[in-house]
Amino acid sequence: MNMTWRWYGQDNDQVTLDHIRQIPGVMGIVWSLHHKVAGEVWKMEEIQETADQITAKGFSTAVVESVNVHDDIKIGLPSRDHYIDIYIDTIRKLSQVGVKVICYNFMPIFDWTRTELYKELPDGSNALFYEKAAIQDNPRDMVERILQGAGSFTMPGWEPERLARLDELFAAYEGVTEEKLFENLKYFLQRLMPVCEEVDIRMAIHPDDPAWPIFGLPRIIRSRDTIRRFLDMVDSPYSGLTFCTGSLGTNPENDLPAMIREFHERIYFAHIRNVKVFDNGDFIEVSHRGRDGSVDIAEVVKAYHENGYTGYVRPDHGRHLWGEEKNCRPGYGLYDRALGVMYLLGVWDSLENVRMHSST
Ligand code: DNO
Repeated sequence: MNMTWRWYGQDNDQVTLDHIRQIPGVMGIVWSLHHKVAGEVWKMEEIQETADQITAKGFSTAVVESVNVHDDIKIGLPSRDHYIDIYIDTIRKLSQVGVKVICYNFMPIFDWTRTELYKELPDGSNALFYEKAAIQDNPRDMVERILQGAGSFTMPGWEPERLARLDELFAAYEGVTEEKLFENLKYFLQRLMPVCEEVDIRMAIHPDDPAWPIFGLPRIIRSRDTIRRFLDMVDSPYSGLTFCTGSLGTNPENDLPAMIREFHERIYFAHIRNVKVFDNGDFIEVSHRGRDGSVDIAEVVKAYHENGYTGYVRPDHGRHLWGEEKNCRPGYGLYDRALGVMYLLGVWDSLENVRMHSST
């Protein structure tokens, strides 16, 4: 597996490339132009500038997370073609700086969702938390609550300028059923595929997080069956998955190792993290170590190893440790993600040693 690290950019992240260089095994930076809103043009100079910063420190630029998809594409409005043209323009430009995989999502209005950003765990660290009962209430209350808790950082997809247009967005999604969302996703990918094949960039969809519909909006990448449907719908090697164990793991019915064994050929990017799911459906993010949460991360790594996975991997969210919550983007501190890298590589290396010794 090819270990990477998500970095928000020079002026946008408390973790620097020099910090990341000291974490053993990290080869690539997962990056984006984070100031861009969905549908905005990415200029070649801006792309080049960030790519140069990354390569100057010896990292690969192969994975971009995300180029966000404009809501008009998800809703299926006539203006979608204009936004798809802009998306294609970005894909072409990214291919010029060595990008091979684009992680994106097709979640209506919101990206990943939590009700508390710094919930204390029994050991005194804190982490992102989701209270299932609270999220069924008015989304506007939730928005207030989340923005108040986020300090100067916001979660992707929860940017204040988008949230200011919330009523308008909810009205626009009226009538967008699960079926319609699948159709709109198919339309989007069918337009992208010829370009992706030409420039050799793979699109890797991120599952819905949490893995069920929220606020009455459909969410379609959430289980074995919906993923199978998605892959069969546009059956090209250029359309595949960002397989996120933390997102899919919020639903205990998802058998993650079995899904990896089934889908591994179309998994281009693996987000690996753990969640502890409670009986009432609430969940909290915990350390990567398998036995701390509900996801058996060692089994997850084993499923990748068994299939000779060579794709990109990143430790996903971590807890905020050692006072970090005071200055870190929710879920994206340095320490717990660095511990995560070491756990994932530790499991991988020991499996690799066993394999090598058993074949000699
Ligand atoms: C959360 C991330 C997501 C992801 C997007 C991809 O931490 O995994 O925000 O980047 O859903 O578009």
